[in-house]
Amino acid sequence: MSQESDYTPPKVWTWEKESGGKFASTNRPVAGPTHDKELPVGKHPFQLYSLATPNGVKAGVMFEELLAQGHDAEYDAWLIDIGEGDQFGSGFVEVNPNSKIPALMDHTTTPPTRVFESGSILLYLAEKFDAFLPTDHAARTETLNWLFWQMGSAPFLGGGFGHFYAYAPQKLEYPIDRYAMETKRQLDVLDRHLSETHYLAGDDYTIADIANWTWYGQLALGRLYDAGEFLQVQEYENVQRWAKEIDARPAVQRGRMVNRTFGEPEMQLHERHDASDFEQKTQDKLDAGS
Ligand SMILES: N[C@@H](CCC(=O)N[C@@H](CS)C(=O)NCC(=O)O)C(=O)O
Repeated sequence: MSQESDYTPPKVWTWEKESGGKFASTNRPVAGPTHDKELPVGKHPFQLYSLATPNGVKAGVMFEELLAQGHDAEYDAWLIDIGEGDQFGSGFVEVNPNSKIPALMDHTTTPPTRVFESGSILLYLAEKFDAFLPTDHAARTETLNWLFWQMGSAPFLGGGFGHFYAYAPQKLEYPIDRYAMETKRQLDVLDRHLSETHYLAGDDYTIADIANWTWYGQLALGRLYDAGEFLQVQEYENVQRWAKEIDARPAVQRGRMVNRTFGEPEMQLHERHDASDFEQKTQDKLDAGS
């Protein structure tokens, strides 16, 4: 392994603003807002502030699944451009002091309720609508097992593997090797489990599937970091079966488009304020009309 390095950590770490890498211009070692900016509020009971990263897609899919089941879960989805530092606006920080998407305000309660952390958003909505979370104690526990497993595991995939494979300014063998190994181990955890069960918590599709699909399902489908071949994702046959089945759900197709600003223009819906937006306001349609 070629790991020559002339770096020796100093006694005290100091912030090197020009560290490079895709998110170097917005990353900081402190929390809190950088500027005053109120968040917009639309007409619907739920206000989602997000971007179509895997964590953001969880919220879009959940809302679309709830609406598809007939729940009163209409929502406005506002774009938070994390590359531009929107997550550090004062209004956003009031909803999520951690400055990460997705963040949600529920205006059906008095006062409105803030919800941050994508797993907390899924659980909050599942409990509120009694949907996608089994009531049977064993199945509910298994759902929460896999929901929390995802929340704890995916930072090694995204912040570890994805960061060093796709975003870091240099390709470094040690971290790529370390996190590729862990990502493949996690895929194998899922693959073995899905050889015994249809969905993650049993026979029913739950918030555990939504949470895991946006990361591991999309990785298996070759949509994350252009790393499908590198990680040989097609070898995980049970994950493939599960990922494709969930991908075919109409609500998942719509949820993937919400707050999406990259990829094919027909899949990009920068903001979602009405069900008809999926037909009328995708970026290809807006570009054709302008
Ligand atoms: N554990 C959080 C993670 C959220 C997260 O990392 N969001 C990223 C996009 S996927 C973000 O907002 N990054 C902006 C930043 O780090 O400044 C969750 O699941 O909601």
